[in-house]
Amino acid sequence: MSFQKVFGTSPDGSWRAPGRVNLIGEHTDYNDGLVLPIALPNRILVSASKRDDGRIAVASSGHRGVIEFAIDDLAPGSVGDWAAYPAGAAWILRESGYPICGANLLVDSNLPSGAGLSSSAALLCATFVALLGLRDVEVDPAEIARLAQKAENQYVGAPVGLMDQMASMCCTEGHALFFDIRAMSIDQIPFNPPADDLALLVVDVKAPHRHVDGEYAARRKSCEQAAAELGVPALRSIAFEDLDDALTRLSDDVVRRRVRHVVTEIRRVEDAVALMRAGKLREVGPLFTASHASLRDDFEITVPELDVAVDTALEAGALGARMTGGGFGGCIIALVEAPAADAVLSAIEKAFAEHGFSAPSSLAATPSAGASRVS
Ligand code: GAF
Repeated sequence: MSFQKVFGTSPDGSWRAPGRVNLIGEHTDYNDGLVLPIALPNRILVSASKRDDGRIAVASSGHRGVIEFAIDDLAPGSVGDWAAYPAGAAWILRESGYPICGANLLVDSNLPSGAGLSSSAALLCATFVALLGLRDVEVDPAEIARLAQKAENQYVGAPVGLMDQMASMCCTEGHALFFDIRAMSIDQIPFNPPADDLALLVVDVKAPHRHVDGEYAARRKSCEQAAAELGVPALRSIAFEDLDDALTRLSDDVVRRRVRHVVTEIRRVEDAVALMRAGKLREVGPLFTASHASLRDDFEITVPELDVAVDTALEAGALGARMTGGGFGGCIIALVEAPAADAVLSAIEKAFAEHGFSAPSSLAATPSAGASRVS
């Protein structure tokens, strides 16, 4: 789709923001916990030109038509469907007092949507850097991530945490982003599986997302209620060593399991980072597998396709495997010896055919850089 054809003018620039896969630390971000995502090479690209009428027009290579709105008229929910994300970005920038101008925006993506690779956060972040870039305004990437989370929470109405936006803005090439949400601190952890003759596989299990929004919100609510019952601001405040005691103070068995997932998962992130820092990447595999079991049995957010993919990867020799992202579909990651990568992928394809599931697809998971201007 050509910018010139859609808007009758040339773009003033193009900005990109990547999707992510989370290595470990799932459903911990809204509990003030720890996460460890990498950015993918796959990205959303927003090309933009200035307008002087205070209006924003958005078009996308993946959708028909041009959607247009006035910046001054924006209010939560006023623009729907996929354009809610660019509209939400413009709304929160206006509300937060950033100088933005009218714009034509053309969105192009090579990031699969609905695959749990954070295409929503990437679309928001790419729009932020484009709208700010058009005005030559420099904003700290972590601040943009926070604005993107607010736009998703308050404009789109999705109660997501801060991991995906931080990954899209703050990841660096060749590293995983160790992000401590309570401290709001980040540390770049070198992550280069091929250097150890390993490979990180990302497999989209192509499962239809089932009740994903409602279930995500329900998990978040259980965690917040448990924290209130335990008298702490967030589940992060429950130390791993105090978990058993905390569990005896909770009356509901389901809530107890949710808490056990969060507290043990935060410990697994700490353990994974320690192993990666010590150069023992192979030993991170079992932590992936333990994370998956916790998400399946305690947090109950896996689906048969995710479980079959993980079990098959392990049977085919993976060092560890887990679902990644919000759950109820999406992708798994598997850490494998590099020479075994093809055999593991073939085993998953075969198992999916036997189960009558849709054919899965795989992606290159090279740890890539966060959002930036491209031209
Ligand atoms: C989704 C959310 F957007 C993130 O904030 C995070 O909670 C994740 O699910 C689960 O770890 O991607």
